Amino acid sequence: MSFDTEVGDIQLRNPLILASGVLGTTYSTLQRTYEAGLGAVITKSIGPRSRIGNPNPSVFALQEIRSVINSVGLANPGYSIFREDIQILNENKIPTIVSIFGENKEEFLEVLNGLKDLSVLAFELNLSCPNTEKGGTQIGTDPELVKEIVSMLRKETEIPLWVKLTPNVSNILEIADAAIKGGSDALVAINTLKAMVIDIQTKMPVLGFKRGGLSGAAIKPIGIRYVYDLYENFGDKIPIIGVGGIYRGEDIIEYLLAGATAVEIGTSLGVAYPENMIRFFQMKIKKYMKEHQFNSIKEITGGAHR
Ligand code: RRO
Repeated sequence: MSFDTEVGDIQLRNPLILASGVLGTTYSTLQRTYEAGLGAVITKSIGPRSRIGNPNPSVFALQEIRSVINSVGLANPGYSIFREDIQILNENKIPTIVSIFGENKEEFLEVLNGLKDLSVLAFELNLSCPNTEKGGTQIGTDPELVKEIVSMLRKETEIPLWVKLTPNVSNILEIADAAIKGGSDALVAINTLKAMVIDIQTKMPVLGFKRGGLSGAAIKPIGIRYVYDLYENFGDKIPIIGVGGIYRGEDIIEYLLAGATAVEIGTSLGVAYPENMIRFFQMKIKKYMKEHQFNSIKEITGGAHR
């Protein structure tokens, strides 16, 4: 039995990847989660310049539904500073995927060109942040713009490009199709859902930015539905990476059956010891594979469509 995973041409030791945004702002937390047993790690989204992000509180835990709402607002040091962290990850041979964002085509190009000489397994294009006044979600909801940005970046590098999709659209298939036509090497579904929480005592939204993006267990059935739909329409053309609400090994199996080649895990690794969580994930996957006589991860992918 093997956990070996291929996402297009990329080989991973297993299908578990740290999702962007959680534990991904410094090399030390990225290295720690990889060493805890993941197949690869994805950085926090990196843009052209440093940003302090939105006012606090920018993250709020919703324990009763094992979920989190955030309005971080793309806080990051900018690519020229973050290069140093990627270099340390390179020296330590950590398979690293860099999430990048820009408010327009030119900014995406600047960030990609500023990092493409490094040893990067793939760039994940974050076209889907819910927490900005402009850019972010706007890009990911416009199929023409998605195709234009992906095809422009495609010409600049041989490094695989993964497009992270927003669930905050009426037709995700249209956006996915545009990403494929632009030359994307994988689709990642989903980013957080637009959401809000109000404190009934203060009578005010709990987040400093008022509105935010929901992640965690509450969004898992939504992620599963999107991965299922994407696999049904594009599964023969492009690998799909499932993300949203993974708290247990069973959730990983569910994403694989829906059509995912690999999965990204964020919120749950940010609220518990990643070492313990990852060990449990691996134990559960192994047990399931044994019980259902699967020898490889690939054999599980898309099983719910047969
Ligand atoms: O930084 C954020 O506020 C953020 C980003 Br870039 C994203 O892609 N998704 C999200 O929920 N928050």
